[in-house]
Amino acid sequence: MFGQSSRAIRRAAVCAGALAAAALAIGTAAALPRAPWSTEQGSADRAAPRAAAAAAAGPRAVPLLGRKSNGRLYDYELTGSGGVKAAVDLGGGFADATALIQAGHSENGTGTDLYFRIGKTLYYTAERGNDTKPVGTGWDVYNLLMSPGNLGGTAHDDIVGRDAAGALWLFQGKADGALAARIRIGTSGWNGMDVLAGRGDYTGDGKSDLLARSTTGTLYLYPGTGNATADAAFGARVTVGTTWGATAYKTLVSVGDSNGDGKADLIAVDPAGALWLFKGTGRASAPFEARTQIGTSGWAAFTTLF
Ligand SMILES: [Ca+2]
Ligand SMILES: [Ca+2]
Repeated sequence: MFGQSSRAIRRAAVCAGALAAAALAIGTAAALPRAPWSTEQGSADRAAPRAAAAAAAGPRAVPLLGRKSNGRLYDYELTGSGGVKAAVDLGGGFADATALIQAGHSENGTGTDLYFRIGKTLYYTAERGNDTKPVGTGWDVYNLLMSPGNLGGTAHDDIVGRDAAGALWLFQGKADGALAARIRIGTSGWNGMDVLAGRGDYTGDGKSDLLARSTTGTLYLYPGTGNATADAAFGARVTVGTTWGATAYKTLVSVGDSNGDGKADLIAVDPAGALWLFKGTGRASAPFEARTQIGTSGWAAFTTLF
């Protein structure tokens, strides 16, 4: 199943603890709700899926995570056939996070780990670990942060950030959640984009790519070169389509290969709150099939999907 994520997740206690620690670190300690379950609950249930995911050679898929305006996080595990399962409430306390990023470093790269920004500081917490830690400060210079999965070609997921001048930067992840020194992967113009998405290969060459939606509604595919060197991470962009704007889709997000066919896919939320899957074709010239509805309503309530 190409590493499909199908296990239940019990990281809420870890995350809530992380936010408590973060709040203390910046001197704004607040009462944070406790998660209703143990981080150890059901760990045996996850052993087999973990092993299978670690052994899988194909593209990775991750759960869809969402935050609502009340600060609660929800986890939607994948069905493996393109859809998502019922929500698991991961707990609250995330209202103050100004960025939420999912990346996989722990559990041999199959863990669903979390980066989050509070104030100027970026924090990292492993799914099951007690190693919540500040990754660095000064992260307020980025007005958009996301993970494209493993863009740089190292063994771990990376983070992409956009600065106020419109340049794009790549931070390659390490096994312990630390990030390598940033590499510029876009010189200018990225301020014209309102969504960055993508997690995996959309062109069929095995190298991870990036998707970007312009504020005028055009979706672009930036084919990854696999070269994590300055201004050489992408080939010439391809126009996917011109009808992807905010009136059609509130946001776009990718969890990798949702349906297990080896090709990375894209998920979209329309303004009415329905959820749509665009199955990847693996062809740059026409990277997506016609959309398939995978959620009927309620998805517009998320302030962040990641
Ligand atoms: Ca590619
Ligand atoms: Ca797919």
